Amino acid sequence: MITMKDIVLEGHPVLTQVAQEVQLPPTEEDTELLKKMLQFLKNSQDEEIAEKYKLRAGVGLAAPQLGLSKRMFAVHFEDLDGKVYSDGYFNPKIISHSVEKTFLSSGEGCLSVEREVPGYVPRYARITLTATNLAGEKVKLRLRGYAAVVFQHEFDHLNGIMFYDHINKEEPFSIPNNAKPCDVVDLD
Ligand code: 4LI
Ligand code: NI
Repeated sequence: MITMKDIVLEGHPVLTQVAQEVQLPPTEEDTELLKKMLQFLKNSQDEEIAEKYKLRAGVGLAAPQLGLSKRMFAVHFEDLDGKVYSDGYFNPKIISHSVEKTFLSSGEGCLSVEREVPGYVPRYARITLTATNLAGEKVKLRLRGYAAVVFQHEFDHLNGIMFYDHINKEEPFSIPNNAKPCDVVDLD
């Protein structure tokens, strides 16, 4: 099982590197790894398991965060419409995005970052992403709001980009051009 000791922290070079494409169809080994990553996210959101293994809650995890240069990530969350995103993706591509931007009004956190980095992280408000999912199917997802933010955060990890790279250094809380805040599902 994946625990916090498997997660590499900022400063690790793999977090700044462009990750390698994975072989398609995915190998059994890559599929097993991605399943374990998804299970980590589920565990991290389970109060009892998280407490027992001291897991920090996350809704997304990318392979570079395990020190692996592979273009794959897992997500596990529900958006405001009650739509559940719980899957793993190989070689995702953002094939189009809106001009409009969005951001989480509470800022972003990352399992590889053990400090609070204050500020708005501008993201595209809507994206269309293609990938191969855990079931091995080619999928095309149209995402907006919180879902778009989470997928862009994880996608960035595959390109060596951290959320704070997007924060305006002079004015961390200046509203990005063209941006409206997006709402997040209330967790309790
Ligand atoms: C407990 C059980 C407040 C502060 C609100 C917690 C189950 C921040 C938000 C969770 C913030 C769950 C999250 C992300 C933010 C903040 C990620 C809590 C886990 C909220 C997920 C990838 C950015 C994603 C909304 C500095 C580890 N996650 N909160 N950002 N939640 N969570 N990100 N922002 N301010 N990070 O962090 O998984 S996209 Cl589900
Ligand atoms: Ni992250």
